[in-house]
Amino acid sequence: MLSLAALLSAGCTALREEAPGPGGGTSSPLVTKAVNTTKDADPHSVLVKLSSAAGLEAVAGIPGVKSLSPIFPSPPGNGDLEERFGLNLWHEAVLEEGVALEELASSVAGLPCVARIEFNTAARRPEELSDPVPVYDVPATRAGEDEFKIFNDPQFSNQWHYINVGDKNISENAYAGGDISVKDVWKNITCGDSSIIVAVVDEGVKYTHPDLAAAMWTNSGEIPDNGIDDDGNGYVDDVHGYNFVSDGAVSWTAKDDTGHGTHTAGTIAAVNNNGIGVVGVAGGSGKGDGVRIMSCIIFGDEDDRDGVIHQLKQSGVSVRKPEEGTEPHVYYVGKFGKA
Ligand SMILES: [Ca+2]
Ligand SMILES: [Ca+2]
Ligand SMILES: [Ca+2]
Repeated sequence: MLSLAALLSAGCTALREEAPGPGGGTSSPLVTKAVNTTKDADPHSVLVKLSSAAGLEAVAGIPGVKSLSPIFPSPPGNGDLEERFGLNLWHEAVLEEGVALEELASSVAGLPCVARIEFNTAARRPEELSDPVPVYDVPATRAGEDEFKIFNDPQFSNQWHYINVGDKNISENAYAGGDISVKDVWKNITCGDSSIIVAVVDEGVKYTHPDLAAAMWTNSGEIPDNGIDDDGNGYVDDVHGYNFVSDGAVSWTAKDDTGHGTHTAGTIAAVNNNGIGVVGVAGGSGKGDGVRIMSCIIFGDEDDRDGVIHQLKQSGVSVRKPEEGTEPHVYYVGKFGKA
């Protein structure tokens, strides 16, 4: 068995991949394996997902790789969970001084034992990005009356970004289809799934909001507001999520909280068809079948993101921060396509 592992490792080092590209040609392994680009990425490190743990040695052998460390170190007793989500296969490769990031990433991606490459980008407020997300001058218009009948939420008619039929009575510039084309998904596929938990990694979510309360993920093992980690998962009073800035329960009243977490949660999972407020993309059909929201606060008073933590494994959500003394980052590792 050991010799087989050694053979696989050696083969991994020797072989380079060429992946089929569009039109029958080939495209570079980096193109096919990278889940993002170097934009706003840390130039000194890259995240690597192995196909199997046996590939670690081959990655370490790539010239320019200074060190490799697991992104999600496994506390005792959590090994099964790590493997279940494939978190044990993710490693952070730190580059030697002066090594070009993309060049090294290409070499690593060329190893057959490497399944995915993720450049080490951070979660930032939009205004902190080097190239802020553009806002296009697209007229807001309303959907037609018939379309409103999908859900009974009073503000649905104003959510033109869901369904836009180009009603010229609203705006001469209105055009049909200027929306996210979600109607057919709602009608033919799904309106949500209450077994799915979506982590809103942002400011706090107002979990008492009448259009969000029923959509919140709830930790049934935690007693709120008693200052005790009742379920022993390492987080005190984590009933609807956790405040990674101040280490405590979720709140939305911090002086720097702009309401963005609540807004985002509403877009994701405001309860649909409840006769209240708005509609969420995955807010269900009115039968309690919308996705659940977990509030993970990483922005707050004084933007002290040093408090951001690591892993919410009990739900399959993983968040981590780098070493002390470096700029606080939050990284996400999920399921990427055919991984
Ligand atoms: Ca707890
Ligand atoms: Ca508690
Ligand atoms: Ca609603």
